[in-house]
Amino acid sequence: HHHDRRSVGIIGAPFSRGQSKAGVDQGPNVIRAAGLLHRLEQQGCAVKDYGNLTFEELDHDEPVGRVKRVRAVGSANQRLSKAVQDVKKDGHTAVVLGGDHSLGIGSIHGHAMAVGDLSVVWVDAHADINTPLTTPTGNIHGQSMSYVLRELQSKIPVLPNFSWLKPCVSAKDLVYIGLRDLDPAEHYILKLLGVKAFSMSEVDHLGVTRVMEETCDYLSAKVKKPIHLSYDIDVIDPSVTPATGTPVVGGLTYREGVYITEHLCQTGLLSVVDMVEVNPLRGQTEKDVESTVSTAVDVLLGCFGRRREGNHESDYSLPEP
Ligand code: 5AB
Ligand code: MN
Ligand code: MN
Ligand code: MN
Repeated sequence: HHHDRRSVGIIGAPFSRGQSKAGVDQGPNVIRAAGLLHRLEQQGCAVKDYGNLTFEELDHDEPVGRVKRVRAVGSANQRLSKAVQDVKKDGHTAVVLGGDHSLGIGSIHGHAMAVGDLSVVWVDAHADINTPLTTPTGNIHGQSMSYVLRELQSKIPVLPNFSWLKPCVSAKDLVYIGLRDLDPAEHYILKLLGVKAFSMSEVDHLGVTRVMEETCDYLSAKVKKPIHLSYDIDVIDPSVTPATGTPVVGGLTYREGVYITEHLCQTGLLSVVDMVEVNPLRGQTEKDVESTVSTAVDVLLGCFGRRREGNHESDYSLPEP
């Protein structure tokens, strides 16, 4: 129960086939190397590292319609779904270290299989809701939400290695934060389904505080469901987190990016967290990579009780002279 130390189960998912740029599969290792586990333990978490998943190499993975590397993405996400289910059965809050954002498919599916209905908070410059028929690039990291949303199922063709996937999220249980680069079809889908979305314009207008209050009020209006946070590092401004595959100007500040997870942590409902699209090969300099990775770590620490005012353990007492 909630007096216990927060227990965190880490899954590394070094997967890059949902997009075309090299390096995003190094995300799990660079985030661990920046000290994530140690710092979670320092702030009072019990941490179990489940290690990195391995993914099969496929010889024949020709595009299906526009969609690239469907079979690899389908099979990798089936593995990830299983891994998330195992970590949830062990009673942890799961952290999935990507890897590209196509991993949202298996992570959300595994989460839903383990706990039933959930809320999804998708924090991203992009909506990642193209269907296989609207995608302008063929990359599945720009399609993840369309595969799991119940309301879009009639728009999704049968795809190889995806027969395991059951749509498991309702449009009313989804909130976007940080949007600023949508394709026309994606914008149409959000309006069609009435999806709650706080674009960067809303962040500017309301401020991040009200955005988070409204997000939580909206999601807990009826019943409080476990929260799935899918955090794409490209939501933060590229001046802070440049080492990512699809940077977009005009993003969140470091402080706004961290505030989002501090606020979600307070709900006590965070159940699975994805940290995706950190790509150390996309930084121009060592400093670019360092800034991106350390920001990703700070965002994750915010999910597990780190406060910028400082922290101490509940049984702390001052040393006697
Ligand atoms: B990310 C684009 N909308 O569909 C597409 O980084 C970009 O996971 C997707 O948010 C960006 O390919 C995917 C043009
Ligand atoms: Mn994304
Ligand atoms: Mn993105
Ligand atoms: Mn709230």
